[in-house]
Amino acid sequence: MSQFFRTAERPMPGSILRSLEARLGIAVLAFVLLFVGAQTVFAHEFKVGDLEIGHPWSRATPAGAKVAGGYFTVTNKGSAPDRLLSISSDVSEKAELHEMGVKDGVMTMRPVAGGLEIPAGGKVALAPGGYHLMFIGLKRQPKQGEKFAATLTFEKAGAVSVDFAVEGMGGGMDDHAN
Ligand SMILES: [Cu+2]
Repeated sequence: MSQFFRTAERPMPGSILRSLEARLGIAVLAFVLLFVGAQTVFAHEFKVGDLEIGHPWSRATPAGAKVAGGYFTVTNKGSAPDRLLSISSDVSEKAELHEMGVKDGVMTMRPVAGGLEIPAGGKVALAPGGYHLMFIGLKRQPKQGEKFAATLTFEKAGAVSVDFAVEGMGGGMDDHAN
C-alpha cells in the first residue's frame, strides 16, 4: 500500500517517459491526420504519360439520385495534343463526357462527341457549369468523404485509374440533373 502512494506522489522517470511517449504519439497521429486530410484536398493527383490529372472529385448525391457529376483538371506537359476518349467506373452503369452551357438563357447539357481535346502544354478543367463527367445509372450512392475509382482513357497517354473524392452535396444550379 505505502509503495503505491509513494509512486503516485513522485512519478518515476519511466512513467514520465511513458507519458511523453503518449503525448508524442498523439502529436504524431495529429500530424499524420493533418497530412492525410491535406492530401485529400490538395495533393490528390495522378499521372499518365505526359498528362497530370488533378483532384478528381464528385458530389455526394441524395438518396435515389441516378446520376453524379465528375470533375478534375488535366494538364498536358507534352508537345502534342491528347484527347480524353472515354470513362468507366464501377459506381455507375456508364459514364459520359458532358458539356454544360447557357443557350438563349436556358441551361443546357449535351454529351461531347469525339472526346475532349487536351492541347499541348495546356490545361483543361472539368468543373461544375462546364465540361464534366456524368456517372449515369448509379449503382450506389457515393457518400461524402469516401472515394470511388474510375478509369480515364486518353487517345495517346492511354488508360489511367484515378480516385474520385466525394465532397459534400451542393445546392446550386451547377447540380444539374440531380
Ligand atoms: Cu451532365
